[in-house]
Amino acid sequence: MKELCIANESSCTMKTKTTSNSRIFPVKEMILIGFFSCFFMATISGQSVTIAFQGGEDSDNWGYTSNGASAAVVGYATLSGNKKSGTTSLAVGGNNSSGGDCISGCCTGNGPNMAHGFTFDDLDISASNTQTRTLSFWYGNYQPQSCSGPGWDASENLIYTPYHDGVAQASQSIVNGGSNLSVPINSSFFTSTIPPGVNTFHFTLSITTNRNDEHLYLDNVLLTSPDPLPVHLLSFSGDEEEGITKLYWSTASEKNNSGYEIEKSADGITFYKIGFVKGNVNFRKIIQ
Ligand SMILES: [Ca+2]
Ligand SMILES: [Ca+2]
Repeated sequence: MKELCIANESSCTMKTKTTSNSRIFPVKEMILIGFFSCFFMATISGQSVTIAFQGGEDSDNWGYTSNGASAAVVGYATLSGNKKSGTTSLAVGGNNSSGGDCISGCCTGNGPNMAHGFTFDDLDISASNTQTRTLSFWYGNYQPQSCSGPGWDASENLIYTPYHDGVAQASQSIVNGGSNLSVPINSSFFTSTIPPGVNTFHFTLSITTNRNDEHLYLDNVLLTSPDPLPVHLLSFSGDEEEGITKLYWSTASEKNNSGYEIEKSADGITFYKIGFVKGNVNFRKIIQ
């Protein structure tokens, strides 16, 4: 038996080909049908699982430290324009020493540059180190206020730096600042992948700004891994018998497998779904 899908894959597509035939068709059509091959496909997919989460709510348990917050900034932002979901988001930034302040409605102009950002806790992700993991979060700088701005100016760039097993990787600029650049959190989504083989991971986000109303907001910080394929498949084949195509497959094990999606194609390129078979049975047949 050929091993088609193994446990550490997160998805598997199996293909087979049969020749349709039928006794009920007239002879003329039967000849044509006899040369017409069909392709069948069954797909099993694992779902992503959450490794760690810091959603920007008080009870979230993925730790971080922040630096450079102004006196006007708290660890969690509660204004509705600064949240992607829930009641709060993570917030850091500003420069309350002498820069402009649209939060309290006074002052104009820029103060000295001030660096601020988040450093998230190092995470043990060794349990998923055969897979590509994904980090994602929402970010923004929106702050409801009455005067012009706020925003990030030229050279005020939001920088992402991942650390793989404690070693800093190439930094990436998520936002390049502009003239009072506004970045709404509800439309600003970032993803980055962590390759297989990495056992510990953390990342930093940093930005330098020069006004009290220039903040960074984060929400729904999520690290996920593809769920290993729940099925260890041994074989997949099909044949035609009296106008009926039968598909057969066998599995060595199935764990939490909801089932198999069956698709059909005339050309082996474009498939359409013809059925779904529940998991945890070792013999199947599909009637077309
Ligand atoms: Ca939130
Ligand atoms: Ca600025």
